[in-house]
Amino acid sequence: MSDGIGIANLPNQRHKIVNSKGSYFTIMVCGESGSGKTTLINTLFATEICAPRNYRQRFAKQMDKTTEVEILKADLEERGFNIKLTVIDTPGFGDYVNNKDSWSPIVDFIDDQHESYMRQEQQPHRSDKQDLRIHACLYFLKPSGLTVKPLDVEIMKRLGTRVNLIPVIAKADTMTPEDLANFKIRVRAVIEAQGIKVYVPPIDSEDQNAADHARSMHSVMPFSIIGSTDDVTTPDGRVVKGREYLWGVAEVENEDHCDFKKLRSLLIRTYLLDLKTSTEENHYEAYRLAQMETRKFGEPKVKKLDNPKYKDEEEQLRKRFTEQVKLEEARFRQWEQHLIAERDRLNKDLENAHTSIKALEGELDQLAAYHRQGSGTVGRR
Ligand SMILES: Nc1nc2c(ncn2[C@@H]2O[C@H](COP(=O)(O)OP(=O)(O)OP(=O)(O)O)[C@@H](O)[C@H]2O)c(=O)[nH]1
Ligand SMILES: [Mg+2]
Repeated sequence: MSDGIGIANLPNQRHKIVNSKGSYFTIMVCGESGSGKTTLINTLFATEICAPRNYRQRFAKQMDKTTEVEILKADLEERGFNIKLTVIDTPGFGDYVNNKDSWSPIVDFIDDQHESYMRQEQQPHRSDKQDLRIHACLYFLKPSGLTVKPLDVEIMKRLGTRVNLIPVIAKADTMTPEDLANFKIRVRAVIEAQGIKVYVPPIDSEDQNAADHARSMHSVMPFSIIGSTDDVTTPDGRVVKGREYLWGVAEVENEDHCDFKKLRSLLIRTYLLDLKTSTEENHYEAYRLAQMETRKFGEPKVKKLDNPKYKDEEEQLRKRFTEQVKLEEARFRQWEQHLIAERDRLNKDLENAHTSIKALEGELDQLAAYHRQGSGTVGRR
């Protein structure tokens, strides 16, 4: 609501076109189990003015571990502009590599939405299409590690070529500001080095304000977030959504604490239209083209697992994937061990330094005492 360049500020004509179509918008969340996906969805709804009134009853029990894909819907209103928001919550991946149950249902779900839309487009009556194509996929990175886990890298690679991928750093309140800043730098480096395709707001060359806004988004990416639907009171008496600690309150909507506000603004305000357009023009088009090349018009999609040739291929792929992840995990562990050893060594050095300082201080005290004694004797004489 506070951003000057929301949907409602689009040039009038464009606004009308968008409005008359109504705006469906679909967000998906995925990532490791327990990373805070469901909590963030709840937070998103709870902090929106037009959150469904029966929100608590509807969503309260979903705070348990999510075990299957769940589709939540809400109508939002942004300055007279209606958004029919769909949020797709997915079960988290386990801590160990179990490919079949982790990334593949999510990737399949995304492909299936493209497939279903494409099939509807091929029908004679195409006006009332069901459209659940994902416009933005939030990928949750746990803040626990020193860097991005190999499994996350592999999954993000696959997602980035299919949807607008937006990595987020979850539970920002569990890190110190310095650690968070360093983690952000590392995540950016990994994204760059691994060639992961992520969504970046475009820089508008004709509109200085919009370009500055896009740059400010770039500068904080990947967004750090804090999820909570609890109302807590800050030391200065404000009631906010946040998490209470002995040291104070981590506030969801405080930009000094995390980037939740920026992320929300990107999703349902400033870049909603761009996310939709790029889904249509890049991701859906890529899917459509790839399918057109491999099958005839109207022909159903070959179910990979029904076809022995693909089954073998898929098994091979799974094996390769697992091996690759294991290899990377091993390298990662080694690297982590190395860092821990290095840290221990430095701590030891520090300890030694402390001991020598203590010894030197002791000597100094002795000298001082000796000196005092000496001068005392002289004085008495
Ligand atoms: N400190 C902190 N804890 C959080 C945050 N978000 C969620 N949690 C906690 O993390 C735990 C898991 O949260 P969920 O939202 O259920 O995680 P999930 O990703 O949906 O988990 P699965 O459904 O199992 O994949 C809960 O105890 C939450 O209260 C956060 O921003 N900060
Ligand atoms: Mg969940």
